[in-house]
Parts: sequence; C-alpha cells; structure tokens
Amino acid sequence: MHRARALVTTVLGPPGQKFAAWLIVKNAPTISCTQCRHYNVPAAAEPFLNGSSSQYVEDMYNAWLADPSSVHASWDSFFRNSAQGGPGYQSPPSLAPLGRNEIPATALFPMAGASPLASGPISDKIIDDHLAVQAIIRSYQIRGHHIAKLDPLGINSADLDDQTPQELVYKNYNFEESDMDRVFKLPSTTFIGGKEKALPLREILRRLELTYCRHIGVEFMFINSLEQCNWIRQRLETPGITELSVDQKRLILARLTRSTGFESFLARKWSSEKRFGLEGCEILIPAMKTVIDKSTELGVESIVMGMPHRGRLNVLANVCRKPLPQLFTQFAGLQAADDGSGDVKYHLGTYIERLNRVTNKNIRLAVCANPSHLETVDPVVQGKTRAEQFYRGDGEGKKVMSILLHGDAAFAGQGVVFETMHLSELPDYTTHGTIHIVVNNQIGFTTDPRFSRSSPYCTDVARVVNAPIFHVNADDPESVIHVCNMAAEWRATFHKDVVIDLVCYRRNGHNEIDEPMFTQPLMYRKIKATKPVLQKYSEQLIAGGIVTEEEVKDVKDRYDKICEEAFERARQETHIKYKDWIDSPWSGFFEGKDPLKVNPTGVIEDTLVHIGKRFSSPPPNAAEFIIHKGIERILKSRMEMVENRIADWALGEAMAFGSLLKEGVHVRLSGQDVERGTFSHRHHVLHHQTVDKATYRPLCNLYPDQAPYTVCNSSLSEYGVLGFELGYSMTNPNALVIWEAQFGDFFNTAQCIVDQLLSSGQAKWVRQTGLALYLPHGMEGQGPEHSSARLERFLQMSSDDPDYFPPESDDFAVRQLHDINWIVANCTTPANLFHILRRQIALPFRKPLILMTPKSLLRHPEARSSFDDMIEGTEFKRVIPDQGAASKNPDGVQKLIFCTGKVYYDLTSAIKEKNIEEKIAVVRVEQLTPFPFDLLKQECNKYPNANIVWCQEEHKNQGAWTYVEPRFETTLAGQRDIVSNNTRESRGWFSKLFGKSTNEPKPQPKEQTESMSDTRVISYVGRPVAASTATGSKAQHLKELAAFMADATRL
Ligand SMILES: Cc1ncc(C[n+]2csc(CCOP(=O)(O)OP(=O)(O)O)c2C)c(N)n1
Ligand SMILES: [Mg+2]
Repeated sequence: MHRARALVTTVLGPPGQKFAAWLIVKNAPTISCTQCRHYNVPAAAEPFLNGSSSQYVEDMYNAWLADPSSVHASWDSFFRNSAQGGPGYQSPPSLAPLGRNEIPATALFPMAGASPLASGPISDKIIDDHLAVQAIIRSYQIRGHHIAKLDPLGINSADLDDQTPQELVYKNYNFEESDMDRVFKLPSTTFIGGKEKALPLREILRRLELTYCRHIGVEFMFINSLEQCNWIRQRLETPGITELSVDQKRLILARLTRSTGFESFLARKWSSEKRFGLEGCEILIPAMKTVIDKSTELGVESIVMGMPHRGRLNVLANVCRKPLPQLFTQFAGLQAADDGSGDVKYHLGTYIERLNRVTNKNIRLAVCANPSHLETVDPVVQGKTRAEQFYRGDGEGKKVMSILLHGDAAFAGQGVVFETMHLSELPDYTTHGTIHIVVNNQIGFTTDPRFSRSSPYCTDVARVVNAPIFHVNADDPESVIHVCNMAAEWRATFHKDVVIDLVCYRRNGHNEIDEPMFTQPLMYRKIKATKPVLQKYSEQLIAGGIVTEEEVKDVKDRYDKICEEAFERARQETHIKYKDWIDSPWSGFFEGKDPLKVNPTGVIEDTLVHIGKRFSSPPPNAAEFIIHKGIERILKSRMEMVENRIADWALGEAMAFGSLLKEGVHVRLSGQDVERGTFSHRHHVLHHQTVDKATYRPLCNLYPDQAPYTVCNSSLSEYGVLGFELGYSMTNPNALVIWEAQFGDFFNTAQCIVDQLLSSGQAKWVRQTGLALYLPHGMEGQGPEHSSARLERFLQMSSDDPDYFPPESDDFAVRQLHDINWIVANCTTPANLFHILRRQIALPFRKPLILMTPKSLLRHPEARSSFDDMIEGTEFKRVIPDQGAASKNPDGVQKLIFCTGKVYYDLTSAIKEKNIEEKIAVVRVEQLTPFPFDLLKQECNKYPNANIVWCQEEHKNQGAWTYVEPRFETTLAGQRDIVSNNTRESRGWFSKLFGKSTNEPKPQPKEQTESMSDTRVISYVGRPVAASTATGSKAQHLKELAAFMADATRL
C-alpha cells in the first residue's frame, strides 16, 4: 500500500505532498496561536482521504499498473490521461443495483442543472467536489472532536490545542458560499442523512457540526474495524438519535439532585472535613447509574469498580446505595468496634447486593478499597473481575464487568494505567471490556494539564487498545447520558474497553480546605461565575415544560430529608465497624471454622505417585503429538524420580498443585514465562513441535473431577500483573493464586502493590488474601540484578515484634500466623515447598505468602525430597534442625550456624570438606516471618556450648540479618516483654477478628524464665555491607563466597 501511495503521488501530485492533498487549497489561511502547543498525533499524520474512496482509487491504480486491461476502460483512460497531465475520468456504467445510501449518478450534478450524464462525461470538478465532500465528512469523523465544545468553562481546549484543523474548514476544499446549496451524494460511511441519500452541503456541514463538534467529541476512527467504526457512526450521526424521552430527562434531574444534594449536605455538616467532593462533576452519578442500568439491562449481574478519591463517598451513597448512616459515622471520629488500623474514609471499599429499580434485576456492586496511590487499584479490579467471571463460568464477560474511574492527571501520568490496559485483550487476563470514566476536571491538585501531560488528551493511553473515547461536556447532562448508554452497549456488543471522558471542572480546591486561587486564579474566577449543572439543567427542563419549579424543589427537599434522618441515626452510633466496608466478603469461609485449626498438608502416597506419573507422562495421544526431544528426556527423568519416591523442585511444586486440584482447589500460576519456567525446569505446557498452538498441560489432566488449573505467561509487566493476581486472589479463598517474578528483583517495579496492598491490606481494609509470590533469589555470580529479591524489604515490613516472644503453646505456630500480616519463607527442600503451598489453603484464614525461590537448587542433587517427607503425618517445617553428626552429640558442638535458603548447601559442603561435621551444627530457618521463636529457642538450648552464628550469602545490610538479629536476642533472652499491656493486647487483634477472642484465657508461657540465663549473642558471618546487591564479576563472587565460608567454618 505504501508503494501504491508513492506511485499515485508521483502521478497525481508533486513529491512530498500527501495523497489527495490536492483537495486542500494551498496557502489557505489557518488560525495561528503562539501559546498553543503543537503536537504530533497519528491521526494528524494520516492522509485524510483514506476512506473507502481513496482505497478504491488506489486499488484501481494498483490493478491498472499491473495490467491496464484489468480495469474498466474508463479507469484506464483516467490513469493514462492523469499520467499525461490531462483530464481523464470516464464514468463507468453502473451495473449493480443501488445499495443503501446510494443514489443514481445523476445526483452527482447540481440539482439546478440538467443532467449531462446520459449525454456525456462527468467533469473533473464534479468528481473532485464529491471526493471533497467525502473528505470533509471523514475529517469531521476523525478530527471533529478537536473543536468540540467540551469545556464547560469555555476556557480550555480538552486537547490542549486551540487550532481548528484545516480539513474541517470547507473553504479549504475549493468550496464557496455559492456551493452551499449544492446537493451531494452521501457515502456509505456516514449516517447523517438518516433516510436521505443526498443532502445540500450546508446541511451536511450542519449535521456534522452537531454530531462531532458540539458537546460530544469522539475519537474512534483509529479503530481498525469497519464494523466497529460504523457502529459508532450510526449511534452518533443518525438524526435525532441523542433525543431523550421526558421520563429519561426527569430521571437525570432526580439523580443530579441527589448527587448535588449529597455534597452540599456534607459541606453543611462537616465544612472543614476533607471529602474530595464531586462539585463540578456532579453528573458522574447519573452517568455511572446509566452505565449500570444499561449494562444490567443487557445481562450484567455483577460490577466491580475501582475509583480514586474524587466523589468516592457520593458514589458509595448514590450509586452503590451504601446506607447513609454508615457513611456519616465516618465523619464522627468514632473508635472502631472491630480490629485493624483502618483507613481514611475516601479509600474504603464496599460490597452491596441490591435490586436495580430501573431494570428490576438484582445487581452486585463492589467498590474495591484502594490506597492513596492513584490508579493502583486498576489491575486489582481487573483481577477481581476476571476471577468472578471465571468462577461463574462467565467466559465472555456477559455477567460480570468492571468500571474504572480515573482523574485526568492520574490517567495520563500513571504507567500502571497502560500496564492494565495491555492486559485487556490477553486470553488469560481479559475481563472482556472495561468501561473507563474519567473525571476530567482539567487539573491535578494544583497542576494545569498543560504542564502535566504531553499527550493532547488525558485519555490517549486508551488508543493503544483501540478503545473508542467519548469526550463529553459534563455540563450537558443529556449528551453525557447518551455516551454512557453507548459505552455500555459498546461493551456488551464488542467486549472491548471504552472510555468516557467527562470534561468538567473542580468547584473547590483539591480538597475542601485547599485554596485554588493561589495557583489557578483565572480558572477559578470563571468557576465562581459558572452556575452548577443542577441549576442549569433544572432551568432548561423548566423552560422546556418537562418539570415544574415545585417539582424540582420537592425532589431536593425530599433528599435533604433522607440525609437528615440518616444523620440523626448516625449520631446514635457509638462505634464504626471496618467490616461494614469490606469489598470482597467470603461468605461461608470463616463461619463455623476453628480459627486455629490447620488442616493436614501431607497426602497419601498413592496421590503423590498418581500425580507424579501423570506429570511425567507425554500427552495421551503421544503418537500424534510430537514433543521436543529434550522434553522427552525431562519426562523420563521425572518418571525415574517418581519410581524412586523422590521429588525435585518441579515435582514438589507439581504435587502441591496436583493435590490441591484433586481437592477441588483452583490453582492459578501467572507471571512472565511461567509456563516453561524462566529456568526451564517447570514445563507445565508442552508444545507440539509441528502444529502451532497445539499444547498439552499435564496438570489439567490429572483427575476427571479435578479443579481447573491455569498457568499463563503474562505480559511483561510486574505492577499490572501482580496487582491483577492480587485482585484475582481476593475473590475466592478456595484458590491458590501465585505470581512469579522472572527474577526476584523485578518485583520492585510492583513495589506499590507490595507496600500498599499486600503487606497492609488486611490491617487497613479487613481484606484477606492468600496470594503467593515466587521470587527467585540467590547469589550465583550473575551480577547485581539477578541475585536478590530484596528479602530484607519484605522482612522489614513484617509485623511481628522483634522484642516479643509470644507465649508458647501447642498452637504457637498458627497463632503467630493468625496475627501476622504475611508469611515470608525461604525453603530449601521440595517437600517444604509442597507443604507451604498446601498450607496456604489448609489455614483457616488467608495470609499472603512471600517465597524466596531458588535457581540453582532447581537442579541441585541434594535439594530433593523423599516422598516420606510429603506423605500423611508430615507437615511444613518452619525450622529444619541439623540432622548430621553434630546433632548426635550436641554438647560437643562448638558452633551453631543458623541460615536460610541455598547458602545451607554451600555451608554443609564446606563443613564436609573440612571434615568438621561433628563440631558445627547447621540449622535452616525456612520460615522467617512469623519468626519461629519457639523452635529456635529449642535449637539454641540443644547446643549449650556452641557459639551462635547467623550466616548469609547476602551483604550485611541486606538479606535477613537485620531482621533476625533482634529476634535471636529475644529468643536467647527468653520471654521478654518490654512493652505495655496495651500494646501487647493489640498484637492479638487478628485473633479477635476470627472468633478465638482475647476473652479466652491466653495460653500461659511455659518456660518464661528457663532460658533467661542464656547470655550468648548471635554474631554475623557473610558478605560485608554493600550498596549493590552483588558484584558483577564472577571471580569476585567466588572470592567473597570462599571468604565467608572460611569465616563460617572457622572454629
Ligand atoms: C501515585 C500518586 N502520586 C501522587 C499522589 C498525590 N495526589 C493526590 S490527588 C493528586 C492529583 C490528582 O489529580 P487527578 O488525577 O486529575 O484527580 P483529581 O484530584 O483532579 O480528581 C495527586 C498528585 C497520589 N495520590 N498518588
Ligand atoms: Mg483532575
């Protein structure tokens, strides 16, 4: 096509000129504006005549070039003549019957004149003029939004550019006022004619202006589907299509009244409280309600929403219909009746099931709780939505959908928006279309969009996924409602993302106690002079006889009364309850459960053997399914291990997954290259070597009635994908969801999800998750960036008190788990991996699991487990004691080394080499958080004459050292309690949440004083402090290893 264009240009115009640019008069005056930024959008670079007409001409030209006799004689003559610089077109005789929107060729001529068609050739001018009209229509479709009146304040241009594209100026196409009454045939790519097939130029322009340049500016012509473009054109261009019925108008008014009334009620009652009100975009509430009504009508039963601070309380009150007293108590500064640290009111989530009165259907609405970090909730919402669709069997997203709300500055600025959008079409991540609504108040805190984004619109990110973007003036309620209906229908029809950009303003400062005049004096002067939309719309409807003044007042008064009554009820409350704000209730999960009972994690040997064999077998139709020779070898060696009752890392994992699947637990493993495994050890998807996309997943074929297994390579994103999997894990506690980082260090591009949601989500929002993170970790001489999963960061965020040795009892371990914010572990055996994964489900509650996973241990001959360690009666080992010669004569042991992770194998090999196994005991701390005080105390006591050492391969300021040191001190000192009773009480607050409350007597410490006598201290052996995680030199790496191994084994 490019080549064809170049040739056409050579024939039809001077070099460098765009194809069909001859339609535009050169040197036509354009409006210039020195303050305007010039930008480069793809649309601006497109030849504007690239619709069906130009396509057709180009096709003809190509065909003619290849073989002049292959085209109609008239085209042949046209191209010949054009090439020679003369006029050329001969009208081809029409053979086909007339189609929709087509008119006879006679209509190509001015109505006033007699048709010369029958008698002679059509003149070049007529052809040119018709093509020009087509170009104009197309230009409006492509660029009309640039001059639409989108800003209710009338001061800014939503695209940050005040220029009128010259393609929208009819005079630039050689038309004069005298041409305005000429009638032109309408092409099939427009619907402005309605039933008319031809219209005068004046009317064509009027209708285009109305459609594309009034209060709706739509970007859609970049969508590469003619069907979808036509779908939109039809719903925008058809005359009268935006008209609403009287009832619809009254409904908008009623909803707008509530939206406005809610904010003014809060402003009256709590004038100095931050609430991030919606004033200036009150239309958001009717807009969202319209999207929900229409979507419900089209079959949606559940909607998952994510939104920022702006208007959040209003959405909860008027969209979700959260009981007003619950909202109002949030302003009262009451203490929480339940436990947790809570969050500010404009971050809290909610979950409501109610009847949609408009559609008379039940609907479930969830607004996800979120941190202050703007847009972080986006992928979480997508994951939650996807999971709901999955568990409901809603494979096409017809029943569950998501709505995401955004601020203009955040939508344009935050990269996670892009990362989330890029998941929208991926088979294992799609939610089949999200409706995005931007509260585009044309400001971000104090920053003007001209200084906060480089893209023309704040919504440009959505273009990457071909989402149509509806910009709409938020002070025109009827236009807003029209695009909301369209957006909901679009989503239901095409199951793709769509954006509604509500161009509005912010009546107050960033929050209600902020002064906007400091930074936006002109804008705010204008805002002060702007009537609220409710007032404008009421006046409009009163003037149109749709409502009376009394009715308007009555609706307002009635809502005020509702608020007052709720306020009175709220005043009687003495406590708030965090549980009222939970966004993902797990009904039936906690009820009737002993909160301290962990189900067994060992399984019968038959299960291990069955899973092992299936996992080691080629596809059942092996004769036709050609697998790679290397895979054949891997399967064979797996089978041998199974026969020898041994599991390596991959088998241990497969057995954990397989046994959970057998028990009906859905397992989902997601991340970059997880299907094969970054280190080529997993191979959960076998690929046919000669047939594209033919794959076999052994773990999906273990048992006929097993739960589904999902393993999916993700997009190359951490923030987006980790957020997604977190959202996924929030939906169903009966699923093991795992996100694997390619290398552990990459998690830090998703740090926000870790800090703001994983480590603190339960404390803030009473929301649990059992999400597991696999973070490949270990110093293997591969340089600074593939060595460390930054274990120290996770440990620093762990909420177990270093100075507090909890009372010892039989349920010590589960109580600790109960009270902790997450679990951090670094397993050294496949059996322990097997158990810790299964324990995620066996626990009566859910905690995130942060697992440092190995690289070299995946193939280490000693990092293997016997089936004996996985069968019934076995369990996860928080600590693995020394099992060698040292443990046989503990009194003779001179050094007791504690360590975690793969350094254990380096240590044992160095000790063996020196033949000092009897003198040094090595104990592995497999679970770092919660810290196994009880077991470590036993280990210390067991070796009374040994010096105690912590050995790690990480640098001293990294790894686990700073976490373990104070905890070992506490361990050695026995039960140490340096805090007040109050603080101690708060340590058990999760316990209170789940039944076994603090009313029950706490188990008495058994050995409170016994170990107080241990005066030993723990010392450090490992790499010295460093700024970087690891050296880039392999030689240096080995040198460091040898040095600290020498230290560790020195007696
Ligand atoms: C990731 C992140 N960075 C910075 C902030 C601080 N912040 C809070 S609101 C805000 C402005 C947001 O502007 P916009 O997205 O347009 O929403 P608006 O407040 O205008 O509704 C900023 C910068 C934040 N909350 N999150
Ligand atoms: Mg804003």
